[in-house]
Amino acid sequence: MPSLWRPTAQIVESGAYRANVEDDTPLQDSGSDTGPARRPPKWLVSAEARGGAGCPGPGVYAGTVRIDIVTIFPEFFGVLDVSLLGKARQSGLIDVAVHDLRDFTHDRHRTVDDTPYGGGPGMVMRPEPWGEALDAVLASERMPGAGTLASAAMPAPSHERMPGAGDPVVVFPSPAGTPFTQATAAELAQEQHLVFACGRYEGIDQRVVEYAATRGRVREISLGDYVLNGGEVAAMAMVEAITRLVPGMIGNPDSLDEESHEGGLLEYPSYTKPAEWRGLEVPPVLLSGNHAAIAAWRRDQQLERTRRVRPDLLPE
Ligand code: 6GU
Repeated sequence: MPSLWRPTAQIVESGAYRANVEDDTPLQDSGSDTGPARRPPKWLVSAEARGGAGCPGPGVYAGTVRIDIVTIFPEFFGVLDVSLLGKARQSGLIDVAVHDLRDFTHDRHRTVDDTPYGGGPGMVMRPEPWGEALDAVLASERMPGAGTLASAAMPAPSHERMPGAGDPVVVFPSPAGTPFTQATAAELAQEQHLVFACGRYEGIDQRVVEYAATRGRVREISLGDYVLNGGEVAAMAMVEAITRLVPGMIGNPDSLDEESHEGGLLEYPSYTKPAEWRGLEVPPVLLSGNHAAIAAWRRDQQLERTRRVRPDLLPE
């Protein structure tokens, strides 16, 4: 089978990094006026050939899922190599690029924030670099197999037209967003193009969100009820939760159905050999070979565990 791996690093006018694990040479330099040319970390690209049990049904997007991440800390996303690349590297299922917001500034100091209008603590991210960064990632479509950006591949969206199904989804990770759940992950796993706009926690000028809504479908999403310093760690968690649900991404699609939160209950406990370890025994039913009894026991464990630690997940 021919390798689906794309042989050349690519990216963009922004100087963002293009995933390519086999070619570790620096990408086209960002042209930034400060600092040495960076060696791109081995960001991502991915996955297994689609097909078999993982084949999507009708109406489900089945091409490469494109993910762009805009951040002032591109280095954070190096862990995606570890969490995603193992499975992802064999084909072109998922295509992730990380872009440095500072590459879209034009001043000497590459300034991305300023003091808030109306006063108050902290700094707010300025709209101009965000506007340019979003324009760059939204106006361009990476062509499969191409070594260059093909901005002609997609017509420029009209401002008359409201974004709808099939348009990019722009995610703003924010503690003020709607909660991210397994259902959110499953929804976003059906999309063709996701953009994560990672702001620092004091926030991005709200006009950026308004502007993004004219170019894509905006989602402000929170990881949970606690505050992180910025959207990066949240985006990473979301990307991992989403990409593992992309059809074809996981070795055994059946394992997706049984895990925690699919079906609204927590997972049952698991055991492997040896049957006795340090005086602790595996529940005998699991050794019985009685599949009906095993299924009943597991269901029971799920209910008990859910009742004990997450009663909020159970119906009234
Ligand atoms: Cl998405 N962002 C930040 N800054 N803090 C959070 C969060 C997101 N979700 C929970 N806390």
